[in-house]
Amino acid sequence: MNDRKLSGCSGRVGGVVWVALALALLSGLTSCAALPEGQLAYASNVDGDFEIWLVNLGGGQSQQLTDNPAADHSPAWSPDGRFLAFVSDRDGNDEIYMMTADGSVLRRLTETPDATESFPAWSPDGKSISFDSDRGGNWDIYVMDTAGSSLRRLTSDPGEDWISHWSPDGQWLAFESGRDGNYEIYLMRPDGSGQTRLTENGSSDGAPKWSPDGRSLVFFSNRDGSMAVYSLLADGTELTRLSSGPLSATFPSWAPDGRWLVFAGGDDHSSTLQVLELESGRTRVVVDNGALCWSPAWRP
Ligand SMILES: [Ca+2]
Ligand SMILES: [Ca+2]
Ligand SMILES: [Ca+2]
Repeated sequence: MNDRKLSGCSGRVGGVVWVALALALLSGLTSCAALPEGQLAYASNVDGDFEIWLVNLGGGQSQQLTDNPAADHSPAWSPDGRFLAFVSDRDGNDEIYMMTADGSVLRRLTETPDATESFPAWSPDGKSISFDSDRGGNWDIYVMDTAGSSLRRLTSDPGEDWISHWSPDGQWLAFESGRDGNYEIYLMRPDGSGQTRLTENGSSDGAPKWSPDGRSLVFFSNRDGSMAVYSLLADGTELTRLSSGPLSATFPSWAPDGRWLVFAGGDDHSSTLQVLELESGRTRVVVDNGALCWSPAWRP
């Protein structure tokens, strides 16, 4: 922990370091924030194709959970932190799978050779998994149980509906939809009723995630130019930009204590995982392997 703090914060006291520190503070870019505890699951193509990795923020090497030539990505934790749902094309095209947190005990939950599935999300009672599929002719959100049965379709709009996330009380799903001409954040009940739009602007807003207290959502948007992380209250008010800097910031995920976010920051060729302390607004790079790192999920 101390080594990571020192290396990440320009720990050697010297003229060059102080100049760098002053510049970082002036620019408002990445600066030194204390590192939170916890674990992140994420996808990275550092070994040539996407695998799912697990990193301990307290220190240590990332642990590789999948190892195959297919693309494995979009990990989502079960509420008890014991399981991960994720997406893989190891059997020919994208399907939803489930494994334990050490990468063993695999189960395939969908089987649609002619359709694509993406972005699983667990219900807070651990009994259901929502996901996206184009099996119905366009992108829609579906929900199934953890055995892959009891399938229900939640959206049927001709627009693209995807990337769902459950509110902590299980009463709502937030999701992203292009049904009104560009991507906006929407809410609906877990039975698909009550679909309402939360954002309205000419840019793309996507990948909403409820805060642990259920009061607000984070998402990413290019409304100010490059992709950045924003929050708003669950009634759609109090929009706040949280990330800064010129590089894109995408796929935010909350820490269980609600005090931190993790997001992927970078460009099309390489991206790091960064944690953001909400109280101070400071960010820290926690995973940088020179390749693409994305879809981080903080372990409950
Ligand atoms: Ca792989
Ligand atoms: Ca499929
Ligand atoms: Ca649709």
